[in-house]
Amino acid sequence: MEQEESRPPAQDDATAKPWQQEVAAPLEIDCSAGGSIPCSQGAIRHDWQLAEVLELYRSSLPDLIWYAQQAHRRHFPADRVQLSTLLNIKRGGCPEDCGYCPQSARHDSSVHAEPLLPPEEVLAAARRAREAGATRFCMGAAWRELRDRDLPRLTDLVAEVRKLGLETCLTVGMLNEHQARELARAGLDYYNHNLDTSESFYPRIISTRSYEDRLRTLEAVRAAGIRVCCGGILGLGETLEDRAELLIRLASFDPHPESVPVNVLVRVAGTPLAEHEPPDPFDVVRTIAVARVMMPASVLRLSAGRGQMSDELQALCFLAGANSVFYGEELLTTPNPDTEADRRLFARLGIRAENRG
Ligand code: SAM
Ligand code: DTB
Ligand code: SF4
Repeated sequence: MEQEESRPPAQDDATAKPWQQEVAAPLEIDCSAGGSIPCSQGAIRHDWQLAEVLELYRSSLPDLIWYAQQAHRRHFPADRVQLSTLLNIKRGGCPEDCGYCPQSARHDSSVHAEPLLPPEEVLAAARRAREAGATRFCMGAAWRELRDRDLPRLTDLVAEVRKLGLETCLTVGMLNEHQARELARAGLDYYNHNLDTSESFYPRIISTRSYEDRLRTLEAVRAAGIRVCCGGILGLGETLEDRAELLIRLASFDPHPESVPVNVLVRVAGTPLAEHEPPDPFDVVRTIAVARVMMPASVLRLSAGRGQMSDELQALCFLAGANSVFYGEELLTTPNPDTEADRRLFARLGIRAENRG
């Protein structure tokens, strides 16, 4: 993405233009358990309470975006986006019953089971992702859990993708501690395993594995020293409280997940949630802003659902603190905006893609 070096917004800089000077927050809401730490300062906390998160959610949109902007700029340049490319390395035929997922063998979608892709195909896709400008390559498999017999193929893939100079991410279902350690040894940078929604709403969406199972996998990933990518989905029929509870749970992890994907349900024919009412787009923006305030130093990914969003809505999400996207024409089984459209959008917004470090 060739673009002119743009001047980052000045903060304490004496040469700053008047409109670049930092001004005091017009409103500081009390968002700490015992004291008044302004949310707007980007403090890292693990003890968020439901009442204060709901208060944040219900702030006026301009105030909420202001809090999120301050938190964002304390930890990141506000004009950068991290690009991750997804590849479905094992499509369909999954035994789980996740109500949103077209890859479940229990739903009547048009996705059919296929075997694990050969390594040459995966590496060719990784090279294409690198050429297109992605910095991370995320490989997903429609498995309930990783079986030990598949582990060597995955460790080989991780090692080979890493040699290309890309960060690696896997999302292949539940892991045990041994598997997590082996993946870490192979050089896995991130493991994606979403909580999806609040603990109380979760059983309405998935019955074949528990919230507790997910937490155990996340613990194994963290214990192995792999960075955690963990987020959720909006539009499953959850309430505002469910969204707040999900964010509270994510922010309770110490450290916070390094990467937090915010997915908007992609409604796929044949899945139980196909006819669901989509969420109010402003609630998507609000959720991103609240997540940014609560996990100010985490990379927040505007994930599934961008294909159904206008450029203007995506821009609002970036203003609210999103600083990563899935980049490439396909998510796992559904379309994503094409890379050319994304490059045009970033250029129009003056946002630059993060470079490989
Ligand atoms: N099978 C593995 C698992 O579930 O852990 C890995 C792949 S799974 C498809 C990864 C995540 O994709 C899910 O946890 C869910 O958050 C998200 N996802 C799946 N289908 C989706 C859809 N239709 N819309 C939005 N997000 C979806
Ligand atoms: C995540 O949070 N979202 C991605 C990734 N992690 C694996 C998956 C989105 C899937 C959208 C539906 C599909 O393409 O099948
Ligand atoms: Fe299987 Fe993952 Fe889809 Fe659930 S989300 S059905 S575990 S592929």
